[in-house]
Amino acid sequence: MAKARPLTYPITRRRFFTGAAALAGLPLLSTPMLTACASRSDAAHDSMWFEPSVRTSENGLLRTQLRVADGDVALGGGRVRAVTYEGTYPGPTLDVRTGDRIEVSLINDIAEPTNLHTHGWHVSPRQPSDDVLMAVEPGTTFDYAYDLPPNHSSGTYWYHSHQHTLSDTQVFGGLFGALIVRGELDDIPGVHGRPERLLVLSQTEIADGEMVPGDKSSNNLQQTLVNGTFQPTTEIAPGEIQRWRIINASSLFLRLQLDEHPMHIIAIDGDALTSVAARDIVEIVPGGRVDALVEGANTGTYQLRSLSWEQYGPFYSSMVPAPMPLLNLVTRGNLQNPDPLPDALLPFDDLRDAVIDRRREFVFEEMEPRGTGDIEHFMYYINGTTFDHHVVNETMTLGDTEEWHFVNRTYEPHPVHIHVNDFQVVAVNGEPVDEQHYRDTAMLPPFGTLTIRHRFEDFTGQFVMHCHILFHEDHGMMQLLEVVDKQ
Ligand SMILES: [Cu+2]
Repeated sequence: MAKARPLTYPITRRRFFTGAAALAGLPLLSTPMLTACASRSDAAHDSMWFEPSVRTSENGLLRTQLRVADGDVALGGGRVRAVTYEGTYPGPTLDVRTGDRIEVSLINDIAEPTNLHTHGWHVSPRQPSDDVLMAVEPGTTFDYAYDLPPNHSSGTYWYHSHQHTLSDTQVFGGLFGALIVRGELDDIPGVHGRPERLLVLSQTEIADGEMVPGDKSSNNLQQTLVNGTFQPTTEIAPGEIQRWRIINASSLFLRLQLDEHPMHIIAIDGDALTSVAARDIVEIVPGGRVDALVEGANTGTYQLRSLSWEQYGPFYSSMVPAPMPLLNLVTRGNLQNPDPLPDALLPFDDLRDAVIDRRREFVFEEMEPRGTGDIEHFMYYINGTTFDHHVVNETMTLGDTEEWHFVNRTYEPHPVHIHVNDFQVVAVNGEPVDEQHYRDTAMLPPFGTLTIRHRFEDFTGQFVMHCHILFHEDHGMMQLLEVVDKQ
């Protein structure tokens, strides 16, 4: 039985109520209130470090299955009923190399359709590859097959359900897992052979021993989990350098800080940087990933923390998590003298120098149909339309380079995600940005703009661009794109 919602916490994970309150001059939810909520928990504190089981390719092939089923899973320190892949939250990690073939039988043993998306992979959007327009019906199995190009970027990716109108509840409920692609970046001295930690970050709300469904859960009643565990503890030796693969599998914007340890970023969204970037605070948009090298400091216990967005102003009180510690890092053992951190990483084709074949504009809006006042009827638009899988919104030509300009007419941030081809952010709010890497998801700021450049390479076919707040995507904020051969 679901626990009654306290009336003092009106913000749901899908409304921009806080922003509306701010505009109306009403008091905002304060940080102390958020902190108080964050400490409220039905889950026991975990202490053991847990990572999902790993399935590794051999001789260029990974053949595996992902069974979608309902059952009791370990989550947040207890056992909770959830729909997951292969009975674990997150699902098993698929660990492959560039050039590999990956064959996945998706077995649907639940009562609603589902499907599979390989988030960030540059692979064909056609069946049986990364086609998110198809549904795998209840009681059926679909055999997906992905051919990763030999020159695919190597880094951290993830897989999850992309079943339109059900994505939010299915992913929030547990249908996600990590994808690791090994290749050129892994061979660089200073990166090669580092011990690894996987951190799949997700949000959950447990009430009376049950997981609250995604469409009923409130941001500020949720906990941020690391690999399905609450505040686990992991270890490092002083001077040891580990590679942390961090995945934001939630629909919330994360700001992360590790006490007294700068994060030495080597890749964002699986795309290598040209050189290591040391950061005290790492922001990861919903769906985004960061690969970072972490060097153990002096003996002691440190925490990785999820920080508030309060300093960015009232429009960042929506779609952000309650601030809280995410994990404990215990530094102990003998001082190690590892190889130095790498300096240069991989070269990068800067699209700011490219000839632009075409420019397009996309306007993000939210509207509540007049008079209904009902969140279930709240719709999310791109260029005045909601998603229709029968209508191709934009057609691009294979090999072209385009500049896309996104305009946000809402008072909450939206993470823009584009399938198949990664992009370079060239401006935010009209100001040039010097990002020396590609990404597959980027923040479109509240009432702001985002300008990107991308090239449509290798694959023709239909795929999507959408907001990676999955409730927004399910309620229309997605477009169907098609890449066609040059005439
Ligand atoms: Cu959105």
